[in-house]
Amino acid sequence: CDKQECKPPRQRLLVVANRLPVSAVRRGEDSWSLEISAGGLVSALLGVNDFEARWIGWAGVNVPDEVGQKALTEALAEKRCIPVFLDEEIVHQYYNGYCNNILWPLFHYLGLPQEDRLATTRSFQSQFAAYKKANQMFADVVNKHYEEGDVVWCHDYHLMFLPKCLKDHNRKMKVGWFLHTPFPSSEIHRTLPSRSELLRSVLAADLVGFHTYDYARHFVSACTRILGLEGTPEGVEDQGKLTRVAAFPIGIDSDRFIRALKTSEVQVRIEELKDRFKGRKVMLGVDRLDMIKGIPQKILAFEKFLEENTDWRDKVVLLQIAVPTRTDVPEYQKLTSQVHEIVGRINGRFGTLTTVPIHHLDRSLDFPALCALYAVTDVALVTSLRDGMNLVSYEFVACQDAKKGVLILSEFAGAAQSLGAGALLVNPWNITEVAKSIERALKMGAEEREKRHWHNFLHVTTHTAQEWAETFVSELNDTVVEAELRIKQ
Ligand code: ADQ
Repeated sequence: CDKQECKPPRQRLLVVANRLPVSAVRRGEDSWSLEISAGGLVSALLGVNDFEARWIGWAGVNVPDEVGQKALTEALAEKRCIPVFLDEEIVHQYYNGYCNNILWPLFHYLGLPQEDRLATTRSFQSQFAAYKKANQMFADVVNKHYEEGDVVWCHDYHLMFLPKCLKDHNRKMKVGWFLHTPFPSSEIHRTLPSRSELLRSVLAADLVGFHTYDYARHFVSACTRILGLEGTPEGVEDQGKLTRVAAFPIGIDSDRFIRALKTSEVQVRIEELKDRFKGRKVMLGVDRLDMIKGIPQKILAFEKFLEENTDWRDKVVLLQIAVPTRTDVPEYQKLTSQVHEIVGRINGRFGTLTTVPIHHLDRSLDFPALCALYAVTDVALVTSLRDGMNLVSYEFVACQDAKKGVLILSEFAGAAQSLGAGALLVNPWNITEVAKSIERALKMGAEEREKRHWHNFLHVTTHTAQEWAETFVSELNDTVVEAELRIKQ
């Protein structure tokens, strides 16, 4: 029967992430305007038709008054979003403090903040208390909206305490947790004062997912070494309770990029860019302006390439697009100035009256502009010092049907495990090696480029975001069924 009424109701999926996929701007006492921000997770879940997804998260704004909260809740309901209201103090301690100052750098092997290490250590306890409190606030909202049979999918390092909060309230809830960053070696995780409590909280979930097999292995070995639990091929076992641990590499909605390339809007921009950079090879970097993305290292490697390849100086241009993030944090302000300083120096050194070797933009690009840039690029440079996966590398490949350009990719990005055979892998810390790879990429013949491109294109178009989300949720459903069978036996 194909009729709508014959179809079983779709399973409800509660997606819990720190930020809702919308930007909210207050227009009046009780009116809000909302704009959906199209991140990877949003497009992944838009394409999943088997589930009826609802989002639970923070709207990114402080709404202290009840009238404003009520109006925002109603506006968000139309977008299937449910807000968690966090006050400024909690945001400061939980989000800026524990999440972004402690967990983010630690999980990317950057350690705890260097300059105010003592201050961080002193405020650690209060930040961790705020982290737990914030996670409990997310749990309270989930509990309020949960209906029996729902699947609850918790996302990222902001919500490591959430699985425990949810299971403490309702053992039967199906809870999955997925980490978008790397999970570091157990030697790194060991340094975290709250190391055991965080691991135990995550283990309360039924299914724990990572981008790569390596991150999953690091997590299991942290549980073994720090908690003394048994790691099995399936996951981690604690007193007969198994938490499944596995790798679920994320992908992109590749069709969205491929379709966009055919639109006249993108085609017009492609022609403009081709015209603008006629006679020069285009190299591209697209990153959030974050320490983990290795932007200064990338630009220094490009400088080294220009130093050693004088004949290329007027034949190549590097376009570096960097979206500023966390602009209120001194370390990030320092990074911005550092990048500007290096770019200025190199442009002064190698530029002419009419051209510069590096165009650096501190801003976000709209989707058609981004697609056009990817399409005209000859060599993409993704040189993250660490990166959970890195979707920019996937997006570049999806837009390269015509050019078959080369991807230079950091071996410390999760994407190296999936796109490694097609990309030129580099150690981003080794500037000489990256400079040599730039030379190799620019000189690479059409046959080799085509072979490498097809390898990656096949991967990117078959391992999509939709497939990632469907696989995780169906594995979570299966895990719970298997656990129930084990208990009955
Ligand atoms: P991010 O660190 O944000 O994500 P990434 O995976 O590269 O990193 O995704 C960035 C997204 O932002 C891409 O979709 C890209 O197109 C977009 N973007 C970046 N710069 C832009 C610009 N200047 N203008 C417009 N758009 C821009 C985290 C982890 C990653 C992991 C993802 C998904 O750090 O490792 O791959 O989550 O799990």
